[in-house]
Amino acid sequence: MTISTIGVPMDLGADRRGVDMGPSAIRYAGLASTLDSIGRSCVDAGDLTVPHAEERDPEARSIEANAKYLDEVESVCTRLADEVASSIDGGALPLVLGGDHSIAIGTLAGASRDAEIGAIWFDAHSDVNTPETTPSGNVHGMPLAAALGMGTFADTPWANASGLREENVVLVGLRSVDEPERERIRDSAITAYTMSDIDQRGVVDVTEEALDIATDGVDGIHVSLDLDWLDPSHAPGVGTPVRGGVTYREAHSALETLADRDEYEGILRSLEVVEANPILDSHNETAELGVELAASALGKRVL
Ligand code: 5AB
Ligand code: MN
Ligand code: MN
Ligand code: MN
Repeated sequence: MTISTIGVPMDLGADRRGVDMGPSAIRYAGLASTLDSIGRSCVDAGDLTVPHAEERDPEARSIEANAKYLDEVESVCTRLADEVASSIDGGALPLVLGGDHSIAIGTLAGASRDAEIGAIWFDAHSDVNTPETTPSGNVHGMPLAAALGMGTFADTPWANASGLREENVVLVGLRSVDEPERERIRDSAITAYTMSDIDQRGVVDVTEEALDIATDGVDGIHVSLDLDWLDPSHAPGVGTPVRGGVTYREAHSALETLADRDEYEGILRSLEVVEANPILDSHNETAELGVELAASALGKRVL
């Protein structure tokens, strides 16, 4: 299956400049040649246009305290959803490059158009805040809640992923969850694995179970890889690092487990690599890691 790369140079959801350069850094790290070397044909659909914070007319628009730049996020995610859906319609596998994690709203909406999907969320954070609960106002802490129509996102149909049910959503690698997010996860049908689960059971066992849950009764799954899932010693170039993340090998093992399942069952519908911030990175190593991990997810084999 051809891979269709879609760059989304978005930083408005993170309130921090630099993550908008992620798609460029990931391409610079050799994405196309790496996918080519593992025998996956790849077309680059280029970058979506994302407005810059400076373009905002400060008189005309106030910055919404509880969901900053939500209008811009809507505009970008609506276009991204169309792009993702049409790439799937055309028989390709969309690989979305962020940008901050708010773009997952668009990816999930596009991947779930006319299909039932599951989602695996590899992340230090649970990203289920809403404008009512957010401590920061940053939309990159809300994409999963938005996709599932939680809280006031029930009133923003553009943000809802029609074919995604909580029962098929799995979070993997949590270590930073806000108190209202804990309650929301407990009250939902979402499955969540913390770093302690990975410590105790091993990342392969946890990933296998995550795959069982995400794929149950659906047409395919979206895999969202927030690079802050990894320990900051391996992925320093992220805006919200949290110590105690997965190691380099654990990350690869999880994505190799996904690739093995995909090889036999054809489950992967879309993939996303987000939150790489070249300004905070050291010699582009986080973007390079993103490329390597995408290759593992897409079937790279040593032998
Ligand atoms: B990321 C925090 N929960 O809502 C919030 O990197 C952090 O996409 C969100 O996982 C981190 O601001 C969002 C404190
Ligand atoms: Mn920019
Ligand atoms: Mn995160
Ligand atoms: Mn995230």
